[in-house]
Amino acid sequence: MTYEILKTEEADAVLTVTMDRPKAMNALNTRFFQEMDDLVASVGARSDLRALVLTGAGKAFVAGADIAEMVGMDSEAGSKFSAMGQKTFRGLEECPLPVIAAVNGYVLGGGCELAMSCDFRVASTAAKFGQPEVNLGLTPGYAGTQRLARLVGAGNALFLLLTGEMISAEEALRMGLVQKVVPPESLMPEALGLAKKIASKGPKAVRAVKRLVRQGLLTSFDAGCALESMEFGALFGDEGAEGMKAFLEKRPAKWN
Ligand code: DAK
Repeated sequence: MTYEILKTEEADAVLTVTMDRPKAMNALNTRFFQEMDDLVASVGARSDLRALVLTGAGKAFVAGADIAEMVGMDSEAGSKFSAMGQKTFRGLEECPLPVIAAVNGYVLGGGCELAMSCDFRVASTAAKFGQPEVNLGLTPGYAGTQRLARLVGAGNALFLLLTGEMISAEEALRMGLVQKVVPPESLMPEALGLAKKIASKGPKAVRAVKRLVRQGLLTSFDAGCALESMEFGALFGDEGAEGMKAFLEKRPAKWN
C-alpha cells in the first residue's frame, strides 16, 4: 500500500513513523486507520525490526479524530468509525514490536487515545494533552475512557475527561501519562536513543515482555503469572542461555 499520511524511515533496526498531515493537525481520518493497519501488519511480520517510534509532523502529534469527517456521520457511521479506531489501536498494542510515542505537540482526544495505545510515551515540553470530547458533546470513541483510567487512575482520568482541560507535558508526567519530558530539540534523539537501547537487548525477551504485560492487563494476576513462567522457561535454552553465558564470560551477548 502506498502511504499518503504516514512517512517511514528506518535505521539501526528502528522504524520511525511520522504522521504527516499538518494542515489538519494530523487529525485521524479513515485513510489514517487504513494506513496504520497496513503498517502494523507489515512490521509485525519482520524479525529484523526491533522497535517503532511514532511521532507527528508540525504543531501536533494528533489533534483528535477528524472532526470534518465525523460531522456528517449518523449513529451507525459513528459506531463504525469508533470500532475502526479501536481495532487499529488494539493492533498497536498487539504489535510484537515495542512502540514508543514521541509526542511533539497537541495530543488531544483520539490523539491522546493513540498515544496511550503505544507502549510508553516521551513528550516534548511543547506537548499539550487533553480529552476534549465533552466540548463537542461526545465521549472518547477509541477506548480512551478505559485506557486513561488504567494508566493514570480514575481521579486523574475523570478530571481530564470531564473538564476537557488541556494539561502540560510536566503535568502529564506527574500523572504517569508520560514517562519522560524533554525539550523539543531533544525529543527525537531521546525517543530514538530509547528505541536503540531496546534494540540492543535480547529480541525474544523484549517481545515476550511486551506480550506478558499486554496480556496480563487483560487477564487475572494468576493467569498472567502462569504465562510469565511459560515465557521465562521458553527463553532458557534459547537467547537466555547466550545472555547468561555472555555475562559470566564478561562479553557482550550475541543475539540471533
Ligand atoms: N479535526 C479536523 N481538523 C482539525 C482538528 C480535528 N480534530 N484539529 C484541528 N484541525 C484543523 C483546523 O480546523 C484548522 O483547519 P483550517 O481552518 O486551517 O482548514 C487547522 O487544523 C489548524 O487548526 P487551528 O487553526 O485551530 O490551529 P490552532 O493552533 O489555533 O489550534 C488546536 C490548535 C489543536 C488547539 C485546535 O485546532 C483545536 O482545538 N482542535 C480541535 C481539538 C479537538 O477538539 N480534538 C478532539 C476531537 S474529538 C467517536 C470516535 C472518535 C472520537 C469520539 C467519538 N465515535 C465514533 C463515537 C474522538 C473524538 C475526538 O478526538
